Amino acid sequence: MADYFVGHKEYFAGIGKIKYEGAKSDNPLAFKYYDAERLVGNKKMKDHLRFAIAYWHSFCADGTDPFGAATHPHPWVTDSKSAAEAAEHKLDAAFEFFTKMGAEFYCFHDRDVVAEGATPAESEKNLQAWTAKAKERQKATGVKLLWGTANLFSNPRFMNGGATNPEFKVLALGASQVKAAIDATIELNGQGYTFWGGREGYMSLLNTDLKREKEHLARFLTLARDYARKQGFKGAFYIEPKPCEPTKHQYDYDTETVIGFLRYYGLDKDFRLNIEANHAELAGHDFAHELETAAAAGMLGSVDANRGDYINGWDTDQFPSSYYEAALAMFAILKAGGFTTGGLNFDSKIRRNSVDPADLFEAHIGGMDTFAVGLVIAQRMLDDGKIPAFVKKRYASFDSGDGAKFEKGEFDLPALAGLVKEYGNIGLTSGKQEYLENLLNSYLLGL
Ligand code: XUL
Ligand code: CO
Repeated sequence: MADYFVGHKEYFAGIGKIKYEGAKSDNPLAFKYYDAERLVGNKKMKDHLRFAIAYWHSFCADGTDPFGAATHPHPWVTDSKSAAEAAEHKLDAAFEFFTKMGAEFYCFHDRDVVAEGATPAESEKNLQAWTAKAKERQKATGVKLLWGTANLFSNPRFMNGGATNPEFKVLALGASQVKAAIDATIELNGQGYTFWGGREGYMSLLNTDLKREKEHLARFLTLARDYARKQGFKGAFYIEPKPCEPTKHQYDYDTETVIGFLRYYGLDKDFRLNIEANHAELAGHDFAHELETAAAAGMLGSVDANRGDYINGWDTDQFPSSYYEAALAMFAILKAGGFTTGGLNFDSKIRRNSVDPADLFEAHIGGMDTFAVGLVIAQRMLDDGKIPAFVKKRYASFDSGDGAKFEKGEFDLPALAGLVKEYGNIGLTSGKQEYLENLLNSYLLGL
């Protein structure tokens, strides 16, 4: 991977390419566990994990929150004389960061990368100009686009949603933005295209025709799919579930809800899930639950890697730091066969009071190390095999005899009910949860 900043202004001067130094290193700007080339199972760490950096959090978010102004304004914005100049400088800063981190992928929203124009046509032109420049940087560095998306939630026009807006003109405006973002994604050879319906939901049922809005959403997604396929897009479409925030209720509430929706509207062949850890928590689920649910439907696509704070229940988008959760997540991902088009996108932001230039690096180093540890533990769980064997044995009564006949649909209800006459006392079989939890802890410590 080439060093991008050569020949450009270096925005993160004084910080070089982040290297793997091993667990004993006390260099905060080195990987302790993420060793890109290390083989885990049959693949290199980097090919398992497919790390992506989120343009919005890393190069747009500046510490602003509802209570106060920016705490870490970005030089690529403050040193620029125009919006166009800022967009180009931001692109330089982004590719410098991607290459210094050794991340192979990035993700963006249309509105992260370049300012919105005065008209939809001008916005599209701005995005096309940025796309040409991003394409050059991708070629120069080898960094790839994991997925693109359109922001149908920041502009006040989308206060009532995009695809589910009660006003048709706003829906059409959203479509023009999605079309342009799909074009940019295809041009950049993106491996996926994501829909996160931030405002596709409602604030009050008193002013909402829920049935109609959901139908509009399905039609909107269908049109986007059909257009992208017609343009030759071979990648995956992702829906990113989230239960609420900013709306009171979002239609893509959680993975199970999205699977039902996609199947009902015949979108399940093209769409998969992009699971975000913090969104899972908001929906009252574990991160691993959402991953396993998507995998069970054959629809696990990609991951937005972050975490919330168990105490407050907001979408705090903190960098992942729990080995335990990362191990369970990677276990679910490995069992599902690993990523194909997807990857681990750090939809995570540094805290408002993280104002040192090194903080953005240390945050990503921690996140990447966390998932590297999670991967090694998950592989250990698979290789040792006790947990998968336990689960298999737990369902062994369905592998042969009447259990197998039941799975094949060979009984009607009276025939099934009639079987119990011969059973006598069935007895109790332990679920062995505590044993399994102890086993998991032993893998975590590597004993
Ligand atoms: C918001 C969120 C988004 C999506 C992309 O909670 O996760 O950043 O990932 O629109
Ligand atoms: Co996200």
